Amino acid sequence: MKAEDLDRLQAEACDAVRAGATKDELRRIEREHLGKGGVVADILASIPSLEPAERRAVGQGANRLKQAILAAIEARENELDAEALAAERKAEGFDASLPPPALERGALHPVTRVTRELEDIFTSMGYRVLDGPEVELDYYNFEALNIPKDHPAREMYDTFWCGEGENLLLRTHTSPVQIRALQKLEPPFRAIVPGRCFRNETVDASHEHTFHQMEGLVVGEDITVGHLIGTMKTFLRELFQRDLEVRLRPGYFPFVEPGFELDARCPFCEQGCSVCKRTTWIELCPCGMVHPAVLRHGGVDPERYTGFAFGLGLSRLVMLRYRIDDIRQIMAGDVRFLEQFA
Ligand code: FA5
Repeated sequence: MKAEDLDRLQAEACDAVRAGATKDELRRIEREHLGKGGVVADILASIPSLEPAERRAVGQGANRLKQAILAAIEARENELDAEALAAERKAEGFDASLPPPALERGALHPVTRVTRELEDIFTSMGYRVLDGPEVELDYYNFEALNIPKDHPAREMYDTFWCGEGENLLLRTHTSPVQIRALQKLEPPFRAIVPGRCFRNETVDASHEHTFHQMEGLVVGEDITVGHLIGTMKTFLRELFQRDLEVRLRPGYFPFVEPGFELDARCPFCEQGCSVCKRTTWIELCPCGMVHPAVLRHGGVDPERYTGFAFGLGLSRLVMLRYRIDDIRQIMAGDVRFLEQFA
């Protein structure tokens, strides 16, 4: 390989590049010259068989050839881009004065929206917002809530257990934070705990394996069921901007005594509609007076203090608020669904 040969190769390759009409053609020329088994690779492979005096010059020449081809390809690519843009501009319908397409805006997730709304309502009533671990100990999720091992109430909660020994689990409700709050805070206090819960149940339009709840806990001297009812009525008035009648039905949860299911009048109708299944009542949340054993587990003297607690199904409230008829849409992450909340 002589210096003239290299110059000739370079001139030919660069001419071919300059004549290239498409980017695909440029890629082909690049492959043929610079790819595995290409022209430059062949020259480099021939170096060991050359006279020692020639080796350096041919090596440098091959490198120059490579750089020249790369530069020619880049230049031609820029030309092709400019030509394509010019053609587009010339094409009918192009109007440089049109505004650009609108920027896409994100939006808060409906669960975040309702959570913030509830946090606003409850903090205005003197509540603090607490958080707790989603991977919980059996002790907090069950034992300390008066649900010892082998208690039939465990069957109410289809549990995702984590690892060996059945000691760690994904919390099935936000109630374990009741115990953590009792251990940490000095009564009197009021707290809410919005958060994710998990249940190993069959998923359908109203049951998810991952859903949101919001726990409420109020502890103080002389707290009564009257405070619980008053709080729920105030909360409903703020949420739906009108007074709604409530009623209590008996409900069983080992960590409250007495325990209730609290219903509210349907905020959407007078005579019955599809939301309230023609009953004019909607099930709002289970609740009750904190069981003395729970207060004791939290280190609080049940002789001195009483309290109430409630467990709002936050996901169901989101469905009610936005008339979502299938809970599976809430966590599915489908952009077409989420865009509606922008
Ligand atoms: C509880 O989880 C109790 N911890 C509530 C409680 C708190 C009672 C404080 C007393 C005192 P329950 O399993 O019923 O209770 O769930 C409460 C709410 O969470 C239900 O009313 C429902 O709205 C919601 N919920 C329960 N399971 C699911 C699920 N798989 N998908 C969506 N929402 C659910």
